[in-house]
Amino acid sequence: MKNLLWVLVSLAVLLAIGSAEKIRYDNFKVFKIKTKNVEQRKWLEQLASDSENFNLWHSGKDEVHIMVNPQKLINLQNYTRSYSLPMEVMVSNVQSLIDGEQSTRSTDDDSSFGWTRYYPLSAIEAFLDDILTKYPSVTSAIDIGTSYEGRKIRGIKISYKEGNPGIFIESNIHAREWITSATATWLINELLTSTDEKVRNLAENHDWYIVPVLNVDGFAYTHTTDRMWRKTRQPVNFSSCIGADPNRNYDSHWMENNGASANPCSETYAGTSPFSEPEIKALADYVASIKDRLNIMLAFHSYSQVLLSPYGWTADLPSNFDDLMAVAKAYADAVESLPYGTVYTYGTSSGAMYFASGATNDWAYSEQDILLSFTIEFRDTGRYGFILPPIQILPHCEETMAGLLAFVEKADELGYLNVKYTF
Ligand code: 0X9
Ligand code: ZN
Ligand code: ZN
Repeated sequence: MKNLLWVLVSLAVLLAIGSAEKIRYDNFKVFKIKTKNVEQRKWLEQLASDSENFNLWHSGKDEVHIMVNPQKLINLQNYTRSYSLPMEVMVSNVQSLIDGEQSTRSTDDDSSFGWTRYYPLSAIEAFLDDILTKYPSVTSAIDIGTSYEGRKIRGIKISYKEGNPGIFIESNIHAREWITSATATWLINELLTSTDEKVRNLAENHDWYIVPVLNVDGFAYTHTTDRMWRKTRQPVNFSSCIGADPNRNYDSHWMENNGASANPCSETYAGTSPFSEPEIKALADYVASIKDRLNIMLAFHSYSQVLLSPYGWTADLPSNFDDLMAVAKAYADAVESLPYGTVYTYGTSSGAMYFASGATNDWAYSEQDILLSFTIEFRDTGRYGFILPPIQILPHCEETMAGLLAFVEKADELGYLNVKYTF
């Protein structure tokens, strides 16, 4: 009898732990709100720092996408009504999108890797190991460093010969942007296995440095606990809020021009100092060590379908603005010519999106002289946002390849692929 009671108690405890495990978003909605000025946008961003009830999905030039706890909907409505800001439902139940995203998982297990579902970090690491054993003569492992929670940050170099111009891809710096690492792993596979002549040329005449998941702690957390997590997982002294926005943490005009937040509860919290986040320090050290080999830096993000060049910290235009726009246009045109008809726009980060300081592309451009540096915001424009359905992974990847082929071709034409180092 005593035994049975003990079993029941342990069961109840286990159930309690189990249900506390994953944050649920039942009936949480995402609204698209048209804003008229920066003040209104700032106010909505301020509201979103109540991170238990609100979450900023996107804050663009003239619209904000904000996720709301159904119980706090009235707070949002009061504001939008008093300023008569048009507001429409973008996602009516975030949890059902999350459930839908997971539903494809039963078809295969974590060990057989592919691109019809999303995988946890362990599977991505196993994929990298598999690639490294299958293609030992052209691939090598990159050890970027260690995360706050002690995970390894891994990358892969693909090089078919000496003397190639280099392309660096940083991916999944924001934890919830799962389509970015799905795309990065697909790209690795494609560069090694495609028989398409154009892709072979892209693979064999360029050196590729690819980090599929940079924010490993945050990414693991999106799988175990909170699908909507964006930041790192390093605690902040004297705050109950955790993590910094890793894409505000690079040492380049850090915290200037309101391009980041000093509030630890904000989704754009810049951290206590430049490179306070070990993941960002590690990536920066690695990139700095090979900067003479790099001609192109791409940071994969989602969502919005836009290519963003420097600068994010100032409205000034970079000196090679015309060239940057020419390569971005080549990417966008190539994507649009595919039957999916996906439209990408382009511009500087500050011009086409918002002020953001301490981001990868600005740092790579200004501090490492990598003159073709972009943030690419992948699919979609808000229908599913970060929870892009698995069925879209492959079409999206195909688009990315078309975009990259055109981008690199234009870069070459404009003289950006000359090798900077002697060998
Ligand atoms: O805010 C960001 O970090 C990026 N957008 S996201 O929705 N994925 O968070 C845009 C960064 C643009 N780059 C610069 N501002 N330099
Ligand atoms: Zn400055
Ligand atoms: Zn992002």
